[in-house]
Amino acid sequence: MVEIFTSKKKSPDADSSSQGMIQKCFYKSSANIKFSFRRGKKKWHQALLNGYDIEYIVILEDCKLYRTMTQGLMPKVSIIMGSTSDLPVMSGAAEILNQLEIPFEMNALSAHRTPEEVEKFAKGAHARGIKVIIAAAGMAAHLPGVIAAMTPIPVIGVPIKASLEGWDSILAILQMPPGIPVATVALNGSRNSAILAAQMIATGDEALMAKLIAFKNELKSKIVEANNELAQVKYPFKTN
Ligand code: C2R
Repeated sequence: MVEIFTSKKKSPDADSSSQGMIQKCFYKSSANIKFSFRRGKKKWHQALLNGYDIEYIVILEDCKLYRTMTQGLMPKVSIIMGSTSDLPVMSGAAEILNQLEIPFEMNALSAHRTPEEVEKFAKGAHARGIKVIIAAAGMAAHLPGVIAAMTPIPVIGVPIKASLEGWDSILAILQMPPGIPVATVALNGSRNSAILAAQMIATGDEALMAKLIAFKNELKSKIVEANNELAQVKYPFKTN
């Protein structure tokens, strides 16, 4: 089922135009897609906190969240963020995992605001079959390190630029003491976090490795195209 959560300002009717788009998002899913509407940011925030059964959340420009509760697929990657204010950045990771068809879940948890929930999540992730955790946080970003302290699963940290130009979260996530590594990607580097997670899983999954090889080849062809374009740029002193 896909549930659509709207902001207070929008009427549920306004969202019916988005149904086609959502159908498209989930066209590969075997889910029985049925639409229902709920209003209010608080509700979906709560749903994120409580729901470990979320398969996809897709955020579109106008801040609607789409949540499918597809049965049967077990998440391999868990994306955790300190707040839903991190979601505009973290949707980049969701897009990559979706593109590579890796089942994932997304939840908001905070080592500061919901420490008990973080402990429950981190200690239970391995038994639930999660292979990699992507943890994103801004400001005093303790979340990835705290999760890493309580699980044998690799944790990839995404520093979010929320204050002090992001240096606070970069250093908090990067400078872990010996024994509790967090693989830290660039500031707001959510796409790379998902690619790295996929690469970790692919070491034991040949089909996924083949997808990643195709993905990397696509990057190569982008540069070939870019150079073709640059070849058309003419200056009297440009030699190529
Ligand atoms: P709000 O927008 O909710 O005030 O959060 C979040 O990741 C976010 O970037 C502001 C910022 O606080 C971060 N946050 C943490 C933690 N919990 C929330 N760094 C944590 O436990 O580390």
